[in-house]
Amino acid sequence: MDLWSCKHMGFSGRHMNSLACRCLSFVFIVLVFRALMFPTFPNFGGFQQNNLLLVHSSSSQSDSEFGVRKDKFLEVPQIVWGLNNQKIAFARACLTARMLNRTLLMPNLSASLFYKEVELLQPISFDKIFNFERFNSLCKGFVHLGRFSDISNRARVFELQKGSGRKWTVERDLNQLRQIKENSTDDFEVIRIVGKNPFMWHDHWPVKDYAKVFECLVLVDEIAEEAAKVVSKIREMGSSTRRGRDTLRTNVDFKNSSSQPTPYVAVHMRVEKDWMIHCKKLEQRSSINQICSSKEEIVERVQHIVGMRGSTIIYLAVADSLLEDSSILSGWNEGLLLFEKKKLGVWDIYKKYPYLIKSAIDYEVCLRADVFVGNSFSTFSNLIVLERTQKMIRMGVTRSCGLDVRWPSYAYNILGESGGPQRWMTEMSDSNLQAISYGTNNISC
Ligand SMILES: *[C@@H]1O[C@H](CO)[C@@H](O)[C@H](O)[C@H]1NC(C)=O
Ligand SMILES: *[C@@H]1O[C@H](CO)[C@@H](O)[C@H](O)[C@H]1NC(C)=O
Ligand SMILES: *[C@@H]1O[C@H](CO)[C@@H](O)[C@H](O)[C@H]1NC(C)=O
Ligand SMILES: CC(=O)N[C@H]1CO[C@H](CO)[C@@H](O)[C@@H]1O
Repeated sequence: MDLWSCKHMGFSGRHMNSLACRCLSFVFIVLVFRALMFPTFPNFGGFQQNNLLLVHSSSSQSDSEFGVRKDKFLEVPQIVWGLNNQKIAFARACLTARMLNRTLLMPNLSASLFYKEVELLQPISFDKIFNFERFNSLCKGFVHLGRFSDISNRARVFELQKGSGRKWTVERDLNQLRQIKENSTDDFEVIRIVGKNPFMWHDHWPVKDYAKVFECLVLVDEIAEEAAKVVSKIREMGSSTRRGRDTLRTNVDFKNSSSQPTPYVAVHMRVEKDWMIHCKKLEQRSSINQICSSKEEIVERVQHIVGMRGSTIIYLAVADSLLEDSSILSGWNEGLLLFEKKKLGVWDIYKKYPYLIKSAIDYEVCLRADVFVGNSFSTFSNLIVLERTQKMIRMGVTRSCGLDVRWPSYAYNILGESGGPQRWMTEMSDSNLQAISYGTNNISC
């Protein structure tokens, strides 16, 4: 088997059976991520400068080869639903624009979670949440975002109607995009896609392409600072409450904890009514009985994470509706230090903001946790694990399902070893996002 087919197999995912292949693919993925990483740090000092220049010159070469046209645009409908559905929708719009070799016109996101009542959608500009310039610089050569003011002639718009329903298959959708590319739609400065939300568009792209787009999504400073405040509050509460108690002992490498920030575990606890109704339906429809976890099951499994004892700090990321319900903090082992937004005293930070920003802050808090435990059927949990997996890959972690790695993640809805939750990492070589992002109990550990 030659090198090329080996790589190819690695990325198309399904039948990787040779160890050598696996290694090669891994090396390749690491290289891709390293290449992606470099533009992240424009201000390297000292001897690293040379290294950076090298990488820059080679990446600017590939820019001209693969760069996206800046004078042709794609417009998509307003992006709706939960934060992470919106991120997926946005990535899908970006990748569609990339396929058509066009700049994506910066779309509106939705600040509220209502999606049936259109008048309650509360459009919010993408750049109120994510840093527009950072996005374009991090994603340079891959995808590009433009502003409506970049368009020279608004009259030249080609409207493209996306199909929907069961007859609108993945193949038809892909054919439509190919035709658009081949037909002389290039005469049109703008292609406007009309119809359903990008989240519902068919998924034609590999996980690593989505991951690239997600990596370019950096919160605007204001929101990032709020998230940093919450994280430092968690660590601060933990270290002051913990003083004088047992030192923390977990399976995670918390060595020298006195010199490092106080570690915490974040649990994305989905037990609110809407979710329970949704997940029960999902269980019936898919005949998988591992989707819903009761609060008791979550508590039980989280406490089983090998070695977790003493005064571990646990941050519960829960829906606002559960903040009034004091029972979510009860039933845990003595000694565990449990917090949610209210008990932590950070509700004032959150409550200033609409749904989307609240959720973005919580996402960041979970992302930075030393240990994350979520539900493998939740897009929120899934994108967090995807980013944590990338973070591990960048750090050169190879056996990330082992017990002794930094940034471990778990799925509490799946029973793992010794009564605990299953270790969880994202299969970065999957050929589409659907396989990993929603509706799966296959979590590759
Ligand atoms: C996009 O178009 C530009 C200009 O025509 C071309 O140089 C570039 O290779 C194209 N990119 C892709 C990904 O096709
Ligand atoms: C985004 O929302 C604003 C209202 O907040 C609206 O004026 C604007 O036209 C919308 N832009 C797009 C591209 O839909
Ligand atoms: C592309 O052109 C062909 C032939 O002119 C036409 O039948 C088809 O509908 C066009 N496709 C799209 C997506 O406009
Ligand atoms: C950086 C740092 O604080 N390192 C400490 C880690 O723990 C050892 C043993 O307790 C100390 O000697 C180091 O100074």
